[in-house]
Amino acid sequence: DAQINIDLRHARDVAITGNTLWSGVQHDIRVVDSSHIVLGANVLDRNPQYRENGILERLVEPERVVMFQVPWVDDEGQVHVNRGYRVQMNSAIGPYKGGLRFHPSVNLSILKFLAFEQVFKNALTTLAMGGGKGGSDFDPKGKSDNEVMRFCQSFMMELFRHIGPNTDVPAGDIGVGAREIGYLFGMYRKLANEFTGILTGKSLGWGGSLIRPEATGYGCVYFAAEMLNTRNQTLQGKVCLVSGSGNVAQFTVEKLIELGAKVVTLSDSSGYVYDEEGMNEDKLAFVKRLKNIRRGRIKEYVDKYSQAVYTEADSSLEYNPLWNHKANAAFPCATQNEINGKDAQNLVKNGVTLVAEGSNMPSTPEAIHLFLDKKILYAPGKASNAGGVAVSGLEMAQNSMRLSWPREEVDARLKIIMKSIHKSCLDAAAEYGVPGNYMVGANIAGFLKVVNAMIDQGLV
Ligand code: NDP
Ligand code: 2IT
Repeated sequence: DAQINIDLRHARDVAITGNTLWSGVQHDIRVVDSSHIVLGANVLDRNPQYRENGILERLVEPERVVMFQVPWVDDEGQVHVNRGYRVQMNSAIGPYKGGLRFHPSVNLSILKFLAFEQVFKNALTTLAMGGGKGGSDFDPKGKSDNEVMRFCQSFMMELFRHIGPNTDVPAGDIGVGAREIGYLFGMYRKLANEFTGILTGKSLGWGGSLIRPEATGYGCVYFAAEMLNTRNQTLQGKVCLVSGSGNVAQFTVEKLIELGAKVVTLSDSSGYVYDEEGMNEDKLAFVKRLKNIRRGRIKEYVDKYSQAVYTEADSSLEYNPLWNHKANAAFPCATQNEINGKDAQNLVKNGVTLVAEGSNMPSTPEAIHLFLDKKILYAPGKASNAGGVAVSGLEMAQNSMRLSWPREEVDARLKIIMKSIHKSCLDAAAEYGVPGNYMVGANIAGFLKVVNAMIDQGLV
């Protein structure tokens, strides 16, 4: 899939192409596209020191990449080998920070684009965190708890020497949730002979923060509410399409229901459910048990709620039918490139006026162009899903103090951070001549914070 195969290895050629900047390199489709808009001439022209200091060349090259073998034994005694990675992208404003993804599609290109996005996202949070991303092509689906534990232990046996509470602090992402973080932490603690806040997303009894599981989804909805507020609207009564059914999707739905919106879809990689009645707390509790405890498929939703309709995923279609229902708002919360140009047309045609990205880079460049063209309230993931890593930053702060804040306090801080990100996006967009454009605003605001720190700190 050309869209997914983002390869920053070619980045050095790109950055030196002068005025066209990061465009023109086939492999960098997504990163190039968003960055081309970020660095659209005026940011660089207004700040000649960025070119003089080789900022672009330095930004696109990871500071360090670790790749390693992860051998493990399944329950039948058979040996498997997966590949593990950690991309340590940029540490100018704090320790590397970002999730670990376990999914068969994981490769270095995907992790580089995720790490690149993470640098700017983390800068937007107002907290002191650099950017990184890691993971493995291991597929946790269908594996027993013991198999997952052995894999996590083997993964940490190598990763532990590259991370540390002031060096690099990983967390979860696709395929890495509370169970995996527990096994990873246990192995780290044993190897390092230290109990430190080396990972975030820990369980509450041993250093986790309240609201961290909820944070990405809640934050995404807070951001959407802020955007609607600029048009004197609220989420009350809005019909919402949500994709995915994992961590981000579940808590996006939870907050949407709480704010009076009507959520009509959820999905996994096998297909999606459409529930015209809308979801409520009971239905969501069923989905959480299904996904987090029984680890079943979303299809089972219609066994329990027979008025809902299940549609199997069909890769021969040019569009995803999930995005083709009458609705007011869309919250992609599964994975990258899940809304293409055709999907965007369908969304607009069906009445959607707000798209808030819970997943990382779900909208393709064609989709984004259409949203901007149609004046849709469009929030790029690096702004709207930053609540997760923001509360990870708060978990680190609590670990350092050896204290834990109550739920209300963390939630209040999350709200303040999402409001502040919203304002930073709008301020930067206005300052650089594209008022109301959250994508450009997020890119510029994150970029400026990181590159100014790099210049202050010299060529290192
Ligand atoms: P989970 O593993 O909890 O859930 C992922 C969901 O997306 C599952 O429903 C999964 O279905 C579906 N999915 C994953 N890959 C694909 C695919 N290739 N095609 C179709 N469906 C897919 O992950 P999260 O909820 O944590 O992450 C979802 C998105 O949010 C990712 O883009 C992640 O990077 C982003 N994100 C996560 C944050 C966090 O704090 N967890 C923070 C910020 C962003 P199935 O089970 O069938 O694979
Ligand atoms: O994409 C992301 O921001 C995450 N997966 C969360 C990272 C983190 O360190 O909490």
